Amino acid sequence: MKPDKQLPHESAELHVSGEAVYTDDIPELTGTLHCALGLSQCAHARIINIDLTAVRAAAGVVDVLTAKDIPGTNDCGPIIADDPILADGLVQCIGQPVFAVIATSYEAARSACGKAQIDYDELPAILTPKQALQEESYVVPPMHCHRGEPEEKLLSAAHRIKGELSIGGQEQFYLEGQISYAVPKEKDSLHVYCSTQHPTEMQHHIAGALNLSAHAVTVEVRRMGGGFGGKESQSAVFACVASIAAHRLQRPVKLRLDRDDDFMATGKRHCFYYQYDVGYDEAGIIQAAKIDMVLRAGYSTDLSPPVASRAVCHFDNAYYLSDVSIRAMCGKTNTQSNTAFRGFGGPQGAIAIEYIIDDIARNLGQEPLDVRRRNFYGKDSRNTTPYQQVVKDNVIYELVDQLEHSSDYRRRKQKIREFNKHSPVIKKGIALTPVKFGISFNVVHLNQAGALVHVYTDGSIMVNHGGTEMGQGLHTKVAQVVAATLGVGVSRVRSSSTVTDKVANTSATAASTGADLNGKAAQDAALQIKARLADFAAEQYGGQSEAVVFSEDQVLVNGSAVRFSELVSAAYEARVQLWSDGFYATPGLSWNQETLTGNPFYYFAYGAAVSEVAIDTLTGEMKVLRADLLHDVGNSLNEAIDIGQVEGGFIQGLGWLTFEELYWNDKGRLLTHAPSTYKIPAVNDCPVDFRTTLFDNENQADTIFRSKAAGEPPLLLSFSVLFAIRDAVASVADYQVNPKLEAPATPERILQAVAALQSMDH
Ligand code: MTE
Ligand code: LUZ
Ligand code: MOS
Repeated sequence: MKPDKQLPHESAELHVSGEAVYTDDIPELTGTLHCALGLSQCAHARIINIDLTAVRAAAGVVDVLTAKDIPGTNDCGPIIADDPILADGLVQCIGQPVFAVIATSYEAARSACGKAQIDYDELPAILTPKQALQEESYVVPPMHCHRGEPEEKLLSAAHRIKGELSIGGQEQFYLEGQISYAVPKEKDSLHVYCSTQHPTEMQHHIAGALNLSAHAVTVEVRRMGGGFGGKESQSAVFACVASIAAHRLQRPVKLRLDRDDDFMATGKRHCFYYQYDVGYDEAGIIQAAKIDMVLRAGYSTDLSPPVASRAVCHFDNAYYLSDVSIRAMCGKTNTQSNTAFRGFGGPQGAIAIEYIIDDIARNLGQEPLDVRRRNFYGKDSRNTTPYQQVVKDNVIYELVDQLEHSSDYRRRKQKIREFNKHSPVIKKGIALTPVKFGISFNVVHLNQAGALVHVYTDGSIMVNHGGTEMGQGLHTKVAQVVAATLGVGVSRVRSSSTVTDKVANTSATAASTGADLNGKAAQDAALQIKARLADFAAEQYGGQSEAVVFSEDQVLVNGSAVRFSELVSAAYEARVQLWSDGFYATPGLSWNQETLTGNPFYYFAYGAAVSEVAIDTLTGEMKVLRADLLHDVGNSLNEAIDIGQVEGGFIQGLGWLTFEELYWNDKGRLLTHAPSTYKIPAVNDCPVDFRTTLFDNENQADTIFRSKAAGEPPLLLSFSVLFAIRDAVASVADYQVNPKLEAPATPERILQAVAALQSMDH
């Protein structure tokens, strides 16, 4: 049977009715205490003294914790142990947790936090990536991916452009903030409800902080109200603090962050600073490219190294770069420790080459789409990436052709040119940008997953797997896989919470691999049960077990049709095992982190988008008038969900590139720390005319039902918005000059870009 491509999200009704249970909705046990965090008020300082007398004396306060109260390891870093749970003597950013207050109510805990007296001895702070570059302040050594002879080719190229570029970061702004609820259990164990993409890592950090074995800690997550990468590693500090408090007091403890504290304490998408030097010929074909990228890692390593290597592996985007040098530096700064965010460095890598190609096209006075096409990866030649993986599944030509026609790109561009001639204030712009995104964790061993499938004697089915649900529809897709494999309706299948005592040693639900990995693992489990049932059916009814068909809640065996539930209950009585585990490991992956070469990706997902915008050259305001998205999700497991992912990713990227602005003052204090000062996309910011189509394709790789990952790649479709704005701005100088337009292209930046062109003599 095939999955139902229009099936709604398994929790859709619960989401809209408000009945879906998030961590904070779990009924509180008697005696539950609440925790709040005291955050550093200095970007970089030694702590000379912490006086918590007034905090302890405040109404409702039960306990106060500092670093010395952590019985085990004071660390929750995902890769390198440089991430203290509570600062110990040294603070490295404004917002870093220093102490925790446990009180009878959240309000009491939070207001007591303000009564702390901390004496700091301030140290010099590094705040920006540029500053980190100047001072060579890095969390890990620079990475370098190199091929061919970029230096020589730069000298021999007909044209050459050098430049620098800054692209801003982004707050994940999951609607449900970070939260953990830790419940002490018997014999020194804990059950922790946590809003996390990575239950296993939470389990290990909690166990480490408490000197417990992993088996003493169970972490459970039914769903998150969004994660977007922000709960891949950074849920750990909250899980640890709640658990340490619960363990110490032997009472349930909830730690739910206020939105302001969430902004101040947690890392975001890395902002990037780039310096590039590129050579190209008369046709705009790139002959050589050199780029240095500095990302703002923040005060600790966190996931910055794999983010940086994904940026390196996406600088090529859809383009063949024969001679390249790509360097990435993880700048250590005294700001929040940046982390995963949808795309995981991929968007930041790819946007640089798009900016460069946009420059090249304008320099040559050529249509950017033509220049892009000429640089696309070839199908049989010019198809090896800078990191040595061969691109075997390239559909970018067909996909872009289809979109160019369906969006009527060239005719609309012509009309926009005409419009701009007669419109002195409002200027329109349009751009088409492609996407190629590598799928798999770029750390090979993480590409594994496990699942458990239980068939109960009434024929209902429970599936549990290592993936977490954050709204992306993973549980729906995995239930569909199990239903399709066993030939039953999806209403028979329920997905349970993700719990570390069911499937062990799981990877984060990340890198868009949730359905690829867990879908395959669940299918493996379901296939084993199916094989046992087929053997049993053949025994009972005769015929070959290979010939038994499972379809539409029936089992067709040797000419008879038996109800699935009937066969199952008979099989139980015959002592047939009706549950199974399943496992999957992505084949064929390799990666050398020293040389940055190998086959890090199982396959690539492709897409392209055309955006048309209007800007007001007097106010800098911008509106997306129309967006046409065409995206490759292979043979979709669920088109309804995948279209949601494509549209959601595009809108989230639009927010990143246009109005979501993170602003730190010269003391390193984040001033945009709540929706009052940080604007995320709202319904009004959606394109007036919004057209999303899934590209008709089947994954060449043997993925689950030949589908492709849909979570992160569509975010890159939003590049088209930035370049459409740049096109509109360029009209002010009759398209003769490359406007400097960095992201986020806020009204302020658009206005500055327009003003810069207006003041030029041309
Ligand atoms: N969609 C929703 N609704 N909420 C989320 O938090 N996270 C994104 C993407 N889509 C996210 C989302 C990110 S960062 C990733 S890596 C993938 O979903 C993870 O889920 P998947 O691997 O099952 O696609
Ligand atoms: N690699 C990756 C990773 O490509 N995506 C991720 O989310 C990730 N997380 C941890 C380590 N490597
Ligand atoms: Mo997604 S950034 O891989 O959680």
